[in-house]
Amino acid sequence: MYSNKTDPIAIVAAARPAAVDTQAIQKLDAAHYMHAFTDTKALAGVGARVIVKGQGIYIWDSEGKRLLDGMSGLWCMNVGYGRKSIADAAYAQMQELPYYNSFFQTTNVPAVKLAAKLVEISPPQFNHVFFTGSGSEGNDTNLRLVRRYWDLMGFPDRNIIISRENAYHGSTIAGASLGGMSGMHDQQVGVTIPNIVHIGQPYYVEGGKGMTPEEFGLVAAGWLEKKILELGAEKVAAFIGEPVQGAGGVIIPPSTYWPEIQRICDKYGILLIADEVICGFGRLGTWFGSEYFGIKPDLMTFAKGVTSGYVPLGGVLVGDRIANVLIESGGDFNHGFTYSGHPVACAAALENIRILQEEKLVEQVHNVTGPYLKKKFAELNDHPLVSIAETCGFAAGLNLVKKKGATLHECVPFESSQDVGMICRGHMFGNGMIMRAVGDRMIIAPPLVTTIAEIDEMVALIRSCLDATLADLQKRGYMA
Ligand code: PXG
Repeated sequence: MYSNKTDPIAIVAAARPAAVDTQAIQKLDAAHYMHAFTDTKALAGVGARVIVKGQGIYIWDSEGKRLLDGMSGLWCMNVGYGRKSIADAAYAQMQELPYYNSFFQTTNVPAVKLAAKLVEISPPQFNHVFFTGSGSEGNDTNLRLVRRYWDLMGFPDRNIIISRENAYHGSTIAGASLGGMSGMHDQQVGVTIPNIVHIGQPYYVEGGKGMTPEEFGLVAAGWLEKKILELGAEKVAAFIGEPVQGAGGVIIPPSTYWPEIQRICDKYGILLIADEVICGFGRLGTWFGSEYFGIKPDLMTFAKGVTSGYVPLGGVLVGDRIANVLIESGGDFNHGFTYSGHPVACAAALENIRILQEEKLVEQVHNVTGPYLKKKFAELNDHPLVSIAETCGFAAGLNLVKKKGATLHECVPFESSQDVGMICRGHMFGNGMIMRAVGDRMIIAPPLVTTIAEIDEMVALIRSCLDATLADLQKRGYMA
C-alpha cells in the first residue's frame, strides 16, 4: 500500500532545467512584478530566487540549486511536482472545450463530474458545491451564503460572523476581514467589513500557561460562548475557523477544542464554517480537517489541494442546512465568477483526486508517513533551540527559544526584533530546505507523496540547519 514514488532518474533529469539568464529575469522581475506580501524595494536589492522546475518533492532554481520543498509550494502541491497525467487531462480539456461559463442555465461536463466527486468524498451533509477561482473567493462566497441564508430564514439581523485572531481566510477584502491578521487589517484603512469580530486563537504555547492542553482547549472554545453572549445569540450568524491554522503558524488546537466549538454552535443554532483550504485533500491524513477533529460544519471552503496547485480552483461545499433553504426558496443567488466551474481546472482536479485515491495518499499519511513524521519531528525536541516540535498529519511546527526551561511555558523567547525565525529560514533555504518562519515558529507542510526515506532526509536537513542557526545566533551574541 505504501508507495515510494521518488524516481531517481527523473530527479537527475529534472536537475537540468532549461537555461535561464538569472540576472536578466531578476532585473525584469524587480522592474515590473509586484509580488504578493513582499517588500518590493527590499527584494529589488537582493533579487528574487527564480524557480524553474519541480519533480516529486523537489524544486530547482535557475542556478541549478535543488531545494526540498517542505511547504508543498504554498500548502498545495499535495500529489507532488511533475505529474504528467494532470498536464494531459488539462491539455485534453483545453482542446475539447477550453472555457464556457455556468451562468445562463449552462454547464460543462468536468464541473459536473467534479461536483459529484466532491460530494462523494466529503462528509454526508454535503450535497452541493459552489465553484470559485481561489480560496479567498470561496470565503467571500461563504459570507454571502451565510447572510443570504439568515435573510431567507427571516432573521436578517443575524449577521455577525465570529472568527479568530491570527486566522488566515484570504486576501480579498472579505477574506482579510474574516482573517485575523493584524498586518492585513492595518492596511485596510477603514474598509474592513463590519459585523466580523474575532476571539483568541487556541494556541497552547501562547495562552496555556498553568493548564493542560485539554483544559486550555476548553478555555479557548469558551471564548466563543462568551462572545456570543456578549453580542446576543440572535445577532450571530456563523463561526469560521481553519481546523489547523496554517499561515498563522500551524496552530494545532488541543483535542478538546473543536468538539466544544461544535457544541456551542449547536446550542445557539450558529452556522459552522470550516475553512479547509489548507487542511482539505489529505493534509491531516483525512480527506478534510473537519473529519480529523470530528466536527460537522455547514460550509467548507476548499482550494489549493483540490488541484494540488496545478491550476487555480477553489470553492465551497454547501451543507444541506443552507443549500435546501436557498434552493427551496427560489430566486437567483446573485453571485458567481467568470471562472466558476472552469472546465480545465475541474478536469485537472478530477485527475488530481484520482491520483490521491489510486495511490491511497490520504491513507498513507494517516497510517504510515504521518505517524513516522510525528516520531522523527518529535526527536527535534532535544535540540537546544527548540521548545516544542509537534505535528498534525503532514503539517508541523517547532518553536525557537533563547533558553529552554523545565516546562514549555518556562522557556525564554528571543526578542521579536532579533528576527530569529528569519535567520533560521535563511539557513534552511541556503542549505536546500524550504521551511517557513512565522515569527519564531518554523513550519513545514510537505507534499503528501513524501516517503519515509525523504522524511529522514528532510528531518536530518532541518536538524543540521538548526545547528547552523544556533552557531550563528551565538556568534551574534543572541544567546549563550
Ligand atoms: N483560507 C486559508 C485557510 C488559506 O490558507 C486562503 C483561504 C485563501 O486562498 P487563496 O487561494 O485566495 O490564496 C488561504 C491561502 C502563507 C499563505 O503565508 C497562505 C495562504 C495564502 C498566501 C500565503 O502561509 N493561504
